[in-house]
Amino acid sequence: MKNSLTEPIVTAIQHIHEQQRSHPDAMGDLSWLLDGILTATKIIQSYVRRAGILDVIGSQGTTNVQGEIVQKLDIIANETILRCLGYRDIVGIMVSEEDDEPTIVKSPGSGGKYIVLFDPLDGSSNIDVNVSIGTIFSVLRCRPDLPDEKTGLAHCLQRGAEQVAAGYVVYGSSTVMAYTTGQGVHMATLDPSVGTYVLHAENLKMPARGKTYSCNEAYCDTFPEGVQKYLRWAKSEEAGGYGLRYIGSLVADFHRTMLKGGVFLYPPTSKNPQGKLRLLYEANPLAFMAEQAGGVATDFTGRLMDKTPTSLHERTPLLIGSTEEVERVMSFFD
Ligand code: P6P
Repeated sequence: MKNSLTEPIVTAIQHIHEQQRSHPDAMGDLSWLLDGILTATKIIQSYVRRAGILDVIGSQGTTNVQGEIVQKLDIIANETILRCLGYRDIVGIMVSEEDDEPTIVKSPGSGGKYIVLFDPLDGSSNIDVNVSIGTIFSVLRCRPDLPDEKTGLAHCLQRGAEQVAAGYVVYGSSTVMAYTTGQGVHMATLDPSVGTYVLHAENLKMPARGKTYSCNEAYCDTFPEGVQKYLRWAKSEEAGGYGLRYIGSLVADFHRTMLKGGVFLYPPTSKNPQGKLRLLYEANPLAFMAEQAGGVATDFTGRLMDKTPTSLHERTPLLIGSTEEVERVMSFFD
C-alpha cells in the first residue's frame, strides 16, 4: 500500500536532470532549455487561468502568418516564451506559429546550439469559452554542417526524426506538462500553490487500442474516401461501440489519446488540401511523443517523422494514436 507521506516528491526539473545523467557527455544545456520552457508555461497558465478578468480575452485585431485571427493570449504566450528562452545562450533559433520568420537568438556559427519550435497557445479560439488549450514545443539541434546563413531557415527544415526533445502543456482542469528527450514520455502536474511541476507519470505507454476516434466530422464529405469508409465502419454495429470525442484543441484531443488510446485524425479537406495542422511545431512534436509512448503517427502516406519539411509553416495531414487504431484506419485505404 503506497503511503503518500513516504512516496518521493520528484519535480519535473529534477526528472529532466535525472534523464540527463544517462548522457555522460551532456553539459546540461538541454535541461536548461527545458527549464526555460517550464518557466514560460507557468507564466502563460497564470494568464490563461485569469483570462476573463485580465482583459486578455478576445482577438488582438490582427492575423498571423497562417491567416488566423490572433488572440490577445496568443501574443502574451508567444512573447513569454521568447523572453524566457531568448537569453539562455544555448538557444540559437526560435520558430513560432505567430512569427513569419525564425528569430535568430545566437547564430549557429557563433555557438547557437538548439532550435526551439513552438505553437505558443494551440486552440486559442477556445479561450473565450474556457475550453482546454495548450502549448506545444519541439527541439532540434542546429546543424554544424550548414553554412551560417541569415535566416537560419535551413537549420529549421529538419525531419521530425531529428528532434532531440518535444512536449506539450495542456491548460485544462489542471496544468499538465508532458515531455520526451527520447527516453520515454513523462508527465508532471503543476502544483499552483508552490509553482512547481510535480512528476506523476514516468515512461507512459499509450494503449495499443481504444474505441475512440477524434476528428471534425463536419468535413466528412471532403475527407479522402479511405477515411470516409473508416468512419462508416466505426459507427457500424460491426465495430462494436466506438465513440467520438472532439474538443477542437489539438493538445487536449492528443492528451486524451495518449492516456486512453484511440485515434486522432485531421485528414486533408477541400478547405485544407494539405491538412490544417503544422508539421514543424504541432505534428512533429506530437508524433515524437506518440512514438516514444508506443503509438504511431502518419500523414496517411508514411511515417510522419520521416517527412522532409520544405517551408517553415507548412501544414500536414495527421493520423496519430494507438497502433491498432491507426492500422485500422489505414486498412480502409486501397
Ligand atoms: P477545426 C485549433 O485552432 C487547431 O489548430 C487545433 O488545436 C485543432 O485540433 C484544430 O485547429 C481544430 O480545427 O477545423 O476542427 O476547427
